[in-house]
Amino acid sequence: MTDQSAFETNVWTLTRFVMETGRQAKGATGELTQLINSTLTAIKAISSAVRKAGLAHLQGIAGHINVTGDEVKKLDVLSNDLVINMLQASYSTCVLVSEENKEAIITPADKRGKYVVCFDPLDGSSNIDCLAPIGTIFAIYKRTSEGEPTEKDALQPGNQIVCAGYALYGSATVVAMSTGAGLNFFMLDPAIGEFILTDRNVKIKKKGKTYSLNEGYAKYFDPAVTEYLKHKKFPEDGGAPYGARYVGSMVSDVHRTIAYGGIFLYPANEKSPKGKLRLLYECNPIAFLVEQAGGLATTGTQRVLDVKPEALHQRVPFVVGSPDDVEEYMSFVKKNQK
Ligand code: AMP
Ligand code: P6P
Repeated sequence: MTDQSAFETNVWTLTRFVMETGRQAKGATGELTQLINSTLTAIKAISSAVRKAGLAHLQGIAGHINVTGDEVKKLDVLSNDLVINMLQASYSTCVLVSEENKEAIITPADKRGKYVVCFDPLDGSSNIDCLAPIGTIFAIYKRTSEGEPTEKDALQPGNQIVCAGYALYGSATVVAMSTGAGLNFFMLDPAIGEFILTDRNVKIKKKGKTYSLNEGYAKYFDPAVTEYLKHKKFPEDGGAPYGARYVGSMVSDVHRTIAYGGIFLYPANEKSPKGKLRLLYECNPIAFLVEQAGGLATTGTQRVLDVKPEALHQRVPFVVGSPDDVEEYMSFVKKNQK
């Protein structure tokens, strides 16, 4: 006999949370609520697939290369199809932009709504076969143009985001999400297939003790990055050196940075003059969430959310985290400006 007394009978699921915030939004028709809950359905299905991947032989190369030159694995393909199908079935979208699709996906006319969604269906997929944490990232915008939707509807700065979130498929599956009124964490309870509210209005520490970047590119770093790292390792002010953590899966590195404080960097370098991370479906949603937690997100020269996108798969240098840490990094950038 299971212990029913332990069963929470008034649980705050993410579905319930979104319906509640939707009711509080003056004049809301429910379209955004529908869209968010459809996104969650895709995330639950991806979580299940990620956990079964080894048994279901979903791992391994799907045999082709995606638009940005990464090897595509079967889970990538499955995750992308899940997100596209669930979002279009919500009757809330008009344009979708996916890391896996070179062109924007225009929703069939009979299923169209007012939202644009930019997403990375499975970020960090090079880590699938070694079972390191991977994630899904999304950003939702309201369409601003009239007439036939086009890819231009997706070229909005991140400061126009209506809702953004990520799912982290780690030791548990967690969703971090915000509609602009603070950042909340929800943990998937596989027993009931629902995301349960665990942390409300999450705030990042003012300053952390960890830096996170791929030091394998040290040969190619700009002088500002090299000097900043030297300061973190050999502090001249008598402070303790920072620890180093790097998973190589941005959602995992960012979630740790929000949870513990510190700084995550994917700066430009000689090999990647614009950095590697994509503005529309990696940097903007993460920047929005980190700012909701009281952190900062910069390209090194400007606030990420103020960058005016010019192309769907545009890359930007990306540094996010605790405000004091990001500001300290920026002081090294300023010192090295020509
Ligand atoms: P809708 O009519 O459902 O598309 O919502 C119109 C606007 O109300 C959205 O663009 C949001 O700014 C806000 N809104 C609607 N639903 C929600 C929700 N569940 N949580 C937070 N804000 C919402
Ligand atoms: P590198 C994963 O492929 C990804 O897009 C991000 O999740 C991650 O932060 C980055 O690339 C890792 O790149 O060059 O360090 O392997």
